Amino acid sequence: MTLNYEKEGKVAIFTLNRPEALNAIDPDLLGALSKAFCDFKKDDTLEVGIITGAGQRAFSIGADIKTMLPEMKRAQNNSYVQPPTIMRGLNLWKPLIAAINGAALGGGLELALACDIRIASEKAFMGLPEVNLGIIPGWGGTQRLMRLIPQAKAAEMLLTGKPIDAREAYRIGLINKVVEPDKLMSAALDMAELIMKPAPLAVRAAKQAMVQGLNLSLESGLRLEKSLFEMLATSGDFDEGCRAMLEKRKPEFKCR
Ligand code: DAK
Repeated sequence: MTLNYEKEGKVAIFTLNRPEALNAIDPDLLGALSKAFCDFKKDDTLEVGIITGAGQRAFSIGADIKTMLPEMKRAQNNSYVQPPTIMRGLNLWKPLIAAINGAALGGGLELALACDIRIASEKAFMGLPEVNLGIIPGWGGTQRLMRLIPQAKAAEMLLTGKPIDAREAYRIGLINKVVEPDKLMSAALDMAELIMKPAPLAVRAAKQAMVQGLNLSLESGLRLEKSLFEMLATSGDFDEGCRAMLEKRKPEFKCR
């Protein structure tokens, strides 16, 4: 299987599993990712997802140059339609964490950029080298990187295609944390635990507000925030959150 999709309690773990190909994304893996994201979206028992790569060397080195890129070329004649993923075509408001265990290049970095939190091993490095192949990123890299880090740094990465190491990625705000390689998954799971403490409906609404709001004018963003707030204000979890706070106990959220 090119993707291992596992459920551990409320956490879904997506492991790109082509270590012999440095977890390059081929059509099969892209399809498996799409299916798994759709399952994660609709499975009410799951709250947070962690995406990582099998093996020591790579998170993912991007679209497989031997198989995926030729398909994309054929797509110009409409013979291949990409399945929806978090990079393009699938809105997913449950939080996602990228646990970057090694190289994250091209589509591999774009997959991580479509997550909300990025934690990297000290050995990781990342970049968008597509210009070296005569193309530009096609899974949102040009758009998400410019919105995430200082524009001068994004421009440098996009125009030169040169990768940066984990320390530099942390320094410029591309990733949240750098950890020793053998602490990566536990750091990602710790982060998932922290995200699972607050009310899940509120966490999802916060993600929706921040992601959709980025593309809106301030006025429209404030309208979006208001409508999401109003939806939460009528939830039982809001009552429970306030009661628990006043009664000095842990809240029991029911996602209602
Ligand atoms: N796909 C397939 N094989 C790859 C590959 C890739 N992306 N990158 C490297 N390889 C292969 C190499 O050919 C080599 O194969 P063998 O010779 O062993 O058969 C093997 O992986 C190991 O590579 P190296 O010999 O170069 O090993 P090193 O350790 O020296 O370097 C490296 C590993 C990963 C740092 C280096 O190979 C590298 O920089 N590779 C380039 C990675 C890259 O360019 N990634 C971007 C791919 S393009 C779109 C959506 C998405 C995209 C485009 C459009 N639309 C919706 C339109 C996305 C595009 C991309 O991601």
